[in-house]
Amino acid sequence: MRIDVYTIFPRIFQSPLEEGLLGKAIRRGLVEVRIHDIRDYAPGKHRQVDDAPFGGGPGMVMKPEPVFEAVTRTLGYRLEELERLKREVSVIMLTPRGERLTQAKVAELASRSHLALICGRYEGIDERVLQHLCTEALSIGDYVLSGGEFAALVIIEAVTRLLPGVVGNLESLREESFSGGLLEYPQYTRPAEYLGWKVPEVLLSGNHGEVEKWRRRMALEWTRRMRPELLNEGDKGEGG
Ligand code: 6GU
Repeated sequence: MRIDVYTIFPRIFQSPLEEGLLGKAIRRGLVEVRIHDIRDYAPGKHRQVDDAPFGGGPGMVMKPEPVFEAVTRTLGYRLEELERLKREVSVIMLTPRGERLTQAKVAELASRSHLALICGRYEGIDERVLQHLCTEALSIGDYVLSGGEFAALVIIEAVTRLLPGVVGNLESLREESFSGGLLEYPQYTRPAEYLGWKVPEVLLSGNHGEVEKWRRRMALEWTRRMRPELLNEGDKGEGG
């Protein structure tokens, strides 16, 4: 898979793409991530990427030209070939106005070969980018970020985990269990007692049947307490 990211804050992406499972996947060539500075495609001496909103109001709006230029030029298309670009690449706007990200959507994205993630700023990005350059818009939840950069990292991280060869079979089974609609059961490791707090007896018993029953019960209990809407069948985690 290839992922191109368009941002006015490229340095945000430096260490997150080097660390952990994601860094390893990139080094192994399982995913190729390229970060592009939108400002490099802004014209003029001042490299202006934003301007006041038409109609007035607070904040600044990202200008369309540098975004169209950045995406088409880095991906090797002309501005006259936007329809072909959109057939060949999923061009995704990160904005709180977008469709909310779920594990099902992450899995769908992981099946595509080429993503382009456009990090808008919260105040806004000229709507023509969404209308004519993007294939879809995504939000990572109902809260406000100043820009789409951290949302893009969330998507890269979640999608990369699902690519073949990135995580082992055991991990993928665990993910399926989340997609299947229950939260994870609690985990413990040594020491069996810490500051007087004991690990549940059943986990030390060696009785695998009882351990499985306990985990299932805890997953159900925790889900009922934290995310009761996940227990309603047919409401596959999209609720809220
Ligand atoms: Cl994708 N962008 C911004 N600016 N805020 C968000 C978001 C995205 N998703 C949730 N909040």
